[in-house]
Amino acid sequence: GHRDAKVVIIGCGIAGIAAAQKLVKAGFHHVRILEATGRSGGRIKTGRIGDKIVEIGANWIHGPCEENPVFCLARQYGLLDPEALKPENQALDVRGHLPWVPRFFSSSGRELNAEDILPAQKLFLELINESSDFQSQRGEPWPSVGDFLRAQVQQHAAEKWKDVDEATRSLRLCVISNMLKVECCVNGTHSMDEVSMGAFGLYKTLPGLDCTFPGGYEGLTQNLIEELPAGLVTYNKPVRCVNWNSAKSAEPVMIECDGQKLVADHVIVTVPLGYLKKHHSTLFHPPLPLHKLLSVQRLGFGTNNKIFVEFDSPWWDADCEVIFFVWDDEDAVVDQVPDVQTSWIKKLFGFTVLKPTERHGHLLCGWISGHESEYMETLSEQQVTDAITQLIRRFTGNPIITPRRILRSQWFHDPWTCGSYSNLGKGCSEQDLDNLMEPLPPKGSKSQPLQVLFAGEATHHCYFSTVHGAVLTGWREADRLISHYSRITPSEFPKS
Ligand code: 6YU
Repeated sequence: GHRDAKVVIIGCGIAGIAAAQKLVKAGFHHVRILEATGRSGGRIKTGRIGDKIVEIGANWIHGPCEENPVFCLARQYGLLDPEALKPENQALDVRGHLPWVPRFFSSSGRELNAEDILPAQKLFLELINESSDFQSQRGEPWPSVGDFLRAQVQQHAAEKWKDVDEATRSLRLCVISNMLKVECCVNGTHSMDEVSMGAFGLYKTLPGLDCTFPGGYEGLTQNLIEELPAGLVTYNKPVRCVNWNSAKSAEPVMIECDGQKLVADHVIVTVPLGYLKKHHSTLFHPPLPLHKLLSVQRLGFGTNNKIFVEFDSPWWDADCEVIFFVWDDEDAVVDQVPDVQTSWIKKLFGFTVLKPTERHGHLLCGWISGHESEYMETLSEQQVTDAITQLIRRFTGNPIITPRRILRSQWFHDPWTCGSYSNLGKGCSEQDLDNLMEPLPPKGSKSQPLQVLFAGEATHHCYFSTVHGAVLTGWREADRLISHYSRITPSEFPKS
């Protein structure tokens, strides 16, 4: 029965680990994970700058509350600060937007007055919430979230800000461009013009004020791995091809690694959508059914990178939690730069301040998404350092600020990820997510069921792009197999 079923999981990120955990607990004896790299965790990746812990990948537990499996696991393993465990913290609902203390600097080298900017922030937040609540039953009147936001902002500016002086109105529009760039990072997209208006509301937030792992996010994956039987994960084992639908009724799947072939009854594929987009044609034999392939292509997978910048002493106030850099030539409501090579740095919206200082020192995290971010990855560390130094000097008007060192992520050029996380691109709908998670062979086929299953961040209906989403998809596919074996009659069990 299920004890004898051979299950191979491709990818040792959190989705693969979660699937293995559940299958092992349910009594499956032949579960293994094949991981391309020498480490587990995938996009959960804790690094160091000097002796300070930084997150190269996932940063927060989004919506830490009882319904969030990542929060529950982290609490169980004792990985959280007492603050994060307080019921008040779990009850706060900010719809994914963090109530941080901001500072604004402009490209003219002065700090901006918060009061001048407040109406722009308020308007943007209202419009983003409106986009999330938007339902697309009547077709899509707006091609993208970006198109909607731009039109609404310009209309609002013309009607409601017509008596505001020209300079202030222009400044507010520049602030909105900055907020669009923030939104690009949140959504992991090049531009909000590429994000579907009709599908934007599919993403759901959970209550709870986002928190971090004081000892690093990898504590989560480490703890989970330690509970698995020793040797369950094979590292440095990239899977090159999944041959499915062989005529054999037992072990109908054959997995090719470099110089090695393995057979299995079931394979759970958890590779990132970016990897799938690039390698689907060689990864599956026979190829993916057309409807699934089209959904792989339609769904978005974008880049969001971090640039950690360390200083000997802070140039920001002690209470400041986020620093925004507003370009005063961007009143056209834009989230893309005119020329990537010469002005990629304009895409960086600013910095979050790592807190508390006792733990992190004087450390900022810059955020940059899109093609500008992908280009940044190709530059040398010195080139990035120079660009960041010039930027900070220009915006603060302080010509002597000098970073001690930087550390950046390069997710687009990571060969096993090919970007950061998924989003719902223009023309996407819930159907694309259904198609992506649908097992092979597709429904209605007469061959052996559940040969290839799909988990991973991008396959979750409403928590795609997050760690908790990824965990839930791993559990979902494990449950699919568990309930399959609890339903079928003994004669249908794969023979071992
Ligand atoms: C979250 C956060 N966070 C920042 C950045 C990134 C991501 N996320 P994995 O890739 O982990 O595993 C696959 C494995 O497969 C991997 O080990 C590969 O090596 C392996 N593999 C590939 N090919 C293979 C082959 N051929 N053979 C064998 N093995 C192979 N999530 O909850 N909080 O703060 C962030 C952030 C820079 C890059 C994030 C965050 C996303 C998570 O990291 C990610 O979803 C999971 O780790 C994925 O796990 P997995 O197992 O699926 O894949 C309104 C609205 C909008 C919607 N979005 C709003 C939400 C905001 C999302 N925010 C993210 C923000 C940050 C900052």
